[in-house]
Amino acid sequence: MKTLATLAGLLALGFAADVIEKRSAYPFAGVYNPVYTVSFPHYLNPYFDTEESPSYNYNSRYNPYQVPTNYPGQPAPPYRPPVQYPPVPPPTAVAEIRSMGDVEGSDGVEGYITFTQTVNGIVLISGNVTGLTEGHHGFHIHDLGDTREGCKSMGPHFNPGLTHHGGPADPYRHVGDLGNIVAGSDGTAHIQESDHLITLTGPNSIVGRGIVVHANKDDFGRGGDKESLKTGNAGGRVACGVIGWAKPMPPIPHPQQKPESNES
Ligand SMILES: [Cu+2]
Ligand SMILES: [Zn+2]
Repeated sequence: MKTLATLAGLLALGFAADVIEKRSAYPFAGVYNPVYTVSFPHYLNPYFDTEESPSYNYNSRYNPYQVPTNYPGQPAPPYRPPVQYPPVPPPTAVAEIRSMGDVEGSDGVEGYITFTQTVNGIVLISGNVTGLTEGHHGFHIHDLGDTREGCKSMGPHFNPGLTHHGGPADPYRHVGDLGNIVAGSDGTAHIQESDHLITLTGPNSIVGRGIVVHANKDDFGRGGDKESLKTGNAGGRVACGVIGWAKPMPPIPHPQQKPESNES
């Protein structure tokens, strides 16, 4: 019995070896030829690009998107740190505001206003205007960057949406409606605000247009008359300036970002 079993085992071994030999020696069949093993899409192949895959070296060598690996018998490739680009300054525009003699007694009004486009689409508006009378002054982007006939030649409020006049927080407003600036008793208005509608590029771009400081307070279209829905009854144009591209400035930190402290 034992002899029979041993004989059967030997027979089976011989048979298996025979089959393996025949298979590996078989010249054409794709499934047994390592070169043609992958006959379905590579993403269905669990051995794709592993060391068990015959296509491993091929893919590693010729696929530029592949992470470099160390080939058998070769040292590991050097570590390549990720490319770090320097911070890009945000687009910034600037307007030099001057009195153009439109309103009597406004000769001393002057200042600079900068507009900085942030990543979330908000434009930061900052600057100072000096020489104003105390109180509120309408503050708008006007259609044109033209001062040939003083601030008058800057045209109406910048209004690409063809709506009526409003305040900066109103759902319907001119794109140029930036509200009021407030001058203190020293005649200086410190401007540090933001707007979600004006941009420095695209159809709402204010670059090349005019910025105007008015004599009176803007009523945001709530004055109850026709002129209120057109200009906010802001009165004469005390000072104005043409908005142009500014020299790139360092990025302005996000207001919510806490500054790093050196204390520990
Ligand atoms: Cu205006
Ligand atoms: Zn307006």
